[in-house]
Amino acid sequence: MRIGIVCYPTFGGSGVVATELGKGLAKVGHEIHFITYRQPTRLDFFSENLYYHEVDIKSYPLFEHAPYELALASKMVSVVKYEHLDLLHVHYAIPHASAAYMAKKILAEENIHIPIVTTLHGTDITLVGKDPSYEPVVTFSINHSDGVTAVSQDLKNETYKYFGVKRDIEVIPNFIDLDRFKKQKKEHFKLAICPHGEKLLVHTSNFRKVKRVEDVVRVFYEVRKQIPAKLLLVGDGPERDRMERLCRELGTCDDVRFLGKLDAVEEVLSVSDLFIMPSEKESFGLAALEAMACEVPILTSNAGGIPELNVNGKTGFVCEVGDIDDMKEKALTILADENLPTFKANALARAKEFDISNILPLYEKYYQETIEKS
Ligand code: GMT
Repeated sequence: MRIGIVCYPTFGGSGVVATELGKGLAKVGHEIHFITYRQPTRLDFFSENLYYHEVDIKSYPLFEHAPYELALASKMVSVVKYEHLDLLHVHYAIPHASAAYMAKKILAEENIHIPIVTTLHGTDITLVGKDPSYEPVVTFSINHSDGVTAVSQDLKNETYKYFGVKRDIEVIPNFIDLDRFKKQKKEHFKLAICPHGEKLLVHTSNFRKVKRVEDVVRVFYEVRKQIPAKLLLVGDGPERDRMERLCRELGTCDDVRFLGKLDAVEEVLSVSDLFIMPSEKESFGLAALEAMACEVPILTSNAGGIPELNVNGKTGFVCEVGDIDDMKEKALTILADENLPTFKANALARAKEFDISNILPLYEKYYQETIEKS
């Protein structure tokens, strides 16, 4: 198939999923055309089946905000037409699904038919999308896509709850490339961070409010009162400064390292003992899956689709959002020497269920069905 993939080219989960999906599809012989405003983060190499089309956003003194959606729709029109695409797959509804709808209508004027698949990723539904300033357009563009997928059952349920959506939504979970995400031998790194055999806790996110990074710091503070431990915070975002101040207030600066944005996050995960994801909302929790693939047990909140990934008591524990006390207790249970190896093994076994080789065929089948039906 010749498939156009539209996504955000940033560090965010939806962009990562879209890019990895495109790379996986290209590997099995499909021709993949990425359409974004910048080269996606994980697409910096040459492959015969991969193409990249940059959206050209013209600014003009009249525009306070350049109309990205129009530039994107125009780019989709030309790529579909000249690259003879069979299908457009847009990741994250806003504004990709409505731009795709516009492109589809423009192409129809020239008797070119292009089926659209929209994948809902999370905040496009649970946070931004349901806001009245976007809701009517999101509802319309979901209803007018030829196929719609959601990355968890919970996200599918949320979509029905908040939007006037009647159509079918297919749940296709996120996936992981176990060839890349696997435990690596980085013992020198572990020794440098934990010279006295301390347990290593880790959190990776975009440091937005919804991730509740404060809970990570507070859980760590409580855990460290009981056992020797260190904390690595990977990523950057609006909450970072406040978290640095909190660490100073709590007197944990010597045991907490802020690493900023990292490409090779698997190297850090490889030496970690516990991953913490206390999010307020989380449609799937791709970062937690990346940790599990590196044999790291996960301590999570019960938000959104996380319980569909984290098997409570096996791969880690699932706690109520904001329940610091419970999270501290569960962290200590996982980190106990007699328990840790079993939790690690269970985390890896669960991650294997989400290997790209299991999930990619679900997308291929869904594309085929969508093309046949549309
Ligand atoms: O978590 C974010 O803020 C980024 C966001 C995105 O769209 O890039 O992540 C969402 O999509 C990921 C990939 O499907 C999911 O793993 C995340 O759980 C989801 N985030 C939220 O629902 C908050």
